[in-house]
Amino acid sequence: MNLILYQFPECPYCQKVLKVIEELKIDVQLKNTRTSSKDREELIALNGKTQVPCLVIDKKPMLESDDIVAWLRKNYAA
Ligand SMILES: N[C@@H](CCC(=O)N[C@@H](CS)C(=O)NCC(=O)O)C(=O)O
Repeated sequence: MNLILYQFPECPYCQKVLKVIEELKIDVQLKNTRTSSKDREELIALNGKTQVPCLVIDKKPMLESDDIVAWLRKNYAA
Protein backbone atom coordinates (compact mmCIF):
# COMPACT_ATOMS: atom_id res chain seq x y z
CA MET A 1 0.00 0.00 0.00
CA ASN A 2 1.19 3.49 -0.78
CA LEU A 3 0.94 5.68 2.31
CA ILE A 4 1.49 9.44 2.52
CA LEU A 5 0.99 11.45 5.71
CA TYR A 6 0.36 15.19 5.51
CA GLN A 7 1.35 16.61 8.88
CA PHE A 8 3.52 19.02 10.78
CA PRO A 9 5.47 17.93 13.86
CA GLU A 10 4.15 20.67 16.17
CA CYS A 11 0.57 19.37 15.78
CA PRO A 12 -0.37 17.11 18.73
CA TYR A 13 -2.80 15.08 16.61
CA CYS A 14 0.00 14.48 14.10
CA GLN A 15 2.35 13.48 16.93
CA LYS A 16 -0.15 10.83 17.99
CA VAL A 17 -0.16 9.35 14.48
CA LEU A 18 3.62 9.67 14.04
CA LYS A 19 4.15 7.77 17.29
CA VAL A 20 2.13 4.81 16.00
CA ILE A 21 3.93 4.88 12.65
CA GLU A 22 7.24 4.72 14.51
CA GLU A 23 6.04 2.05 16.93
CA LEU A 24 4.80 -0.22 14.13
CA LYS A 25 7.72 0.68 11.82
CA ILE A 26 5.44 1.52 8.90
CA ASP A 27 6.88 2.90 5.70
CA VAL A 28 5.09 6.23 5.20
CA GLN A 29 6.10 9.21 3.09
CA LEU A 30 5.87 12.35 5.25
CA LYS A 31 4.78 15.70 3.86
CA ASN A 32 5.07 18.85 5.97
CA THR A 33 2.27 21.35 5.35
CA ARG A 34 3.91 24.02 7.54
CA THR A 35 7.25 24.17 5.77
CA SER A 36 6.22 23.26 2.22
CA SER A 37 3.64 25.32 0.32
CA LYS A 38 3.63 22.61 -2.36
CA ASP A 39 2.60 19.99 0.21
CA ARG A 40 -0.05 22.35 1.62
CA GLU A 41 -1.50 22.97 -1.86
CA GLU A 42 -1.61 19.21 -2.48
CA LEU A 43 -3.56 18.74 0.75
CA ILE A 44 -6.05 21.48 -0.18
CA ALA A 45 -6.51 19.84 -3.59
CA LEU A 46 -7.32 16.54 -1.82
CA ASN A 47 -9.69 17.77 0.91
CA GLY A 48 -10.48 21.41 0.24
CA LYS A 49 -8.86 22.32 3.57
CA THR A 50 -5.55 22.22 5.42
CA GLN A 51 -6.57 19.93 8.30
CA VAL A 52 -3.83 17.60 9.46
CA PRO A 53 -3.09 14.81 10.03
CA CYS A 54 -4.29 13.38 6.73
CA LEU A 55 -3.23 9.89 5.71
CA VAL A 56 -3.53 9.15 2.01
CA ILE A 57 -4.00 5.43 1.43
CA ASP A 58 -3.54 4.49 -2.22
CA LYS A 59 -4.67 8.00 -3.22
CA LYS A 60 -7.66 8.06 -0.85
CA PRO A 61 -7.43 10.65 1.96
CA MET A 62 -8.37 9.83 5.55
CA LEU A 63 -8.79 12.59 8.15
CA GLU A 64 -9.14 12.40 11.95
CA SER A 65 -6.23 11.12 14.01
CA ASP A 66 -8.33 8.54 15.88
CA ASP A 67 -9.54 7.02 12.60
CA ILE A 68 -5.99 7.03 11.19
CA VAL A 69 -4.53 5.35 14.30
CA ALA A 70 -7.30 2.73 14.28
CA TRP A 71 -6.69 2.03 10.59
CA LEU A 72 -2.92 1.72 11.09
CA ARG A 73 -3.32 -0.63 14.05
CA LYS A 74 -5.88 -2.75 12.21
CA ASN A 75 -3.68 -3.09 9.13
CA TYR A 76 -0.16 -3.15 10.59
CA ALA A 77 -0.23 -4.38 14.20
CA ALA A 78 1.48 -7.76 14.56
N1 LIG B 1 -10.08 16.09 15.20
C1 LIG B 1 -8.88 16.27 14.43
C2 LIG B 1 -8.20 17.56 14.84
C3 LIG B 1 -7.01 17.88 13.98
C4 LIG B 1 -6.58 19.33 14.15
O1 LIG B 1 -7.26 20.15 14.82
N2 LIG B 1 -5.47 19.66 13.53
C5 LIG B 1 -5.07 21.04 13.48
C6 LIG B 1 -3.55 21.19 13.65
S1 LIG B 1 -3.08 20.70 15.27
C7 LIG B 1 -5.48 21.58 12.14
O2 LIG B 1 -5.40 20.91 11.14
N3 LIG B 1 -6.02 22.82 12.16
C8 LIG B 1 -6.62 23.39 10.99
C9 LIG B 1 -5.69 23.81 9.97
O3 LIG B 1 -4.47 23.89 10.22
O4 LIG B 1 -6.19 24.08 8.88
C10 LIG B 1 -7.97 15.07 14.58
O5 LIG B 1 -8.04 14.41 15.64
O6 LIG B 1 -7.22 14.75 13.66
